[in-house]
Formats: sequence, structure tokens, C-alpha cells
Amino acid sequence: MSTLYRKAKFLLAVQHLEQLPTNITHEVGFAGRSNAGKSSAINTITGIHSLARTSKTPGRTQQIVYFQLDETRALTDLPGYGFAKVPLAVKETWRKLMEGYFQTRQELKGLVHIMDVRHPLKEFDLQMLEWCEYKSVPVHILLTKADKVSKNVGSSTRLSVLKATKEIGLIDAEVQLFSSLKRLGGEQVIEKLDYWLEYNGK
Ligand SMILES: Nc1nc2c(ncn2[C@@H]2O[C@H](COP(=O)(O)OP(=O)(O)OP(=O)(O)O)[C@@H](O)[C@H]2O)c(=O)[nH]1
Ligand SMILES: [Mg+2]
Repeated sequence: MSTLYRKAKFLLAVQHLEQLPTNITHEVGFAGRSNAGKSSAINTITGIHSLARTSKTPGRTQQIVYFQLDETRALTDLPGYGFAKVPLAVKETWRKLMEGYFQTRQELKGLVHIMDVRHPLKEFDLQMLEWCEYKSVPVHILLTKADKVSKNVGSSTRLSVLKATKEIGLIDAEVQLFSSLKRLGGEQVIEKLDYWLEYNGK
């Protein structure tokens, strides 16, 4: 497994687009509904368990959090969305930040979209995937918390999500099962990260 990700370090948390770092040329975003398991996935991929804050209280991450891998590469933990208890003003701030990020951030080379395998393809997920298709941002889907369902349910969910991505027009999107709890599926997503980040060293 690549050692690049083990070197991840917190760089900064961005609340306004003007704060986006200028030294980073290649980054991959981690998106998904609140509580889907974004921060846990980042911790699993890097092998650093205290890196991205994980929480049982959904909606805690309200900023774009940068984890720097080397001088020019980073992973970003994108703010969760789809949590009903967040006030409207906070949702509006979220929308503006994310829209601006997707529209202007050339350095964003791909998006890892994370969904709880038990609750895939909610309205916000479809919005995000359609957005990626529109902006031509490549997508890799993790169906996480795979430890919570049987192998059969996992593989049939994977196939139906794969079908949905084709219907949206994301013809190259891979869909895989993942578990941060059991540390399953790390190699496959890291292969995609290496490709997007143009990282060939092992
Ligand atoms: N069983 C199981 N639980 C998981 C897994 N991944 C995450 N969780 C749990 O799900 C909850 C939410 O995980 P987070 O990683 O904080 O989710 P998030 O998407 O970053 O949430 P926000 O930052 O609020 O948007 C935590 O209680 C995690 O321990 C997994 O693969 N399996
Ligand atoms: Mg989080």
C-alpha cells in the first residue's frame, strides 16, 4: 500500500473560498451526507485514526478541511449535508461554499462520494452526482458501513448504485463496498487516488 497517505497532516480548514490554499495543485474531495462516514474513510485510508474528526453527532464538519499529503497534493473532507436539523442559513452557506468550490477549483481532480450502504442515493446524493457529471469531475463511490449488511445485500446494492451512475451519465464511476470498522476496501480506493493525484511511487 502506498505510503503517501500515511503522511497526511492537517493543513487548514476553509470557510470562505478566498482561503483555498495556493500551494496545492492536485486534490481529491470526500463528499457525502452527514454521518455517512467521510471522516472515518479518510482516517482508514491514511491509517491515522485521529486525523479527521469523526462524530456521532451529524453535521459537525462545516468547513472544507485540507489534509496535505506532500508539497502539492491534498485530500479534502467536504462538509456533510442533508441533515434536517441544520438551520436554513447554515444550509445556504454550505451551498455557496460547495458551489464555488466545484465551479472554480481546477485542482479538484476527483470526488470520492460516500454513502451509507443502507441508505444510498438520497436526494442530496443524486444532486451531488449530477453536479459532478455536469462539471466533469470524475467520481468514485464508496458504499460504506458494509459491515452492517450481508454480502448479498451489499452486492445487490452495489449493482443498483452502479446502474444509477450510468443513468446519470457518470460512465467511468466505480462503485465499491467499504468499511472503516473492518478496514475493507482501502486498496481499491487508494488505486484511484493514486491515479487522480498522479502519484506513482509505492
Ligand atoms: N459500523 C460502521 N460504522 C461506521 C463506519 N464508518 C463510519 N461509521 C460511524 O458512523 C458515524 C459517522 O461517521 P463520520 O466519519 O463522522 O461521518 P461523516 O460523514 O464525516 O459525518 P459529518 O462530518 O457529520 O458529515 C460514526 O459514529 C462512525 O463511527 C463503518 O464503516 N462501519
Ligand atoms: Mg466528518
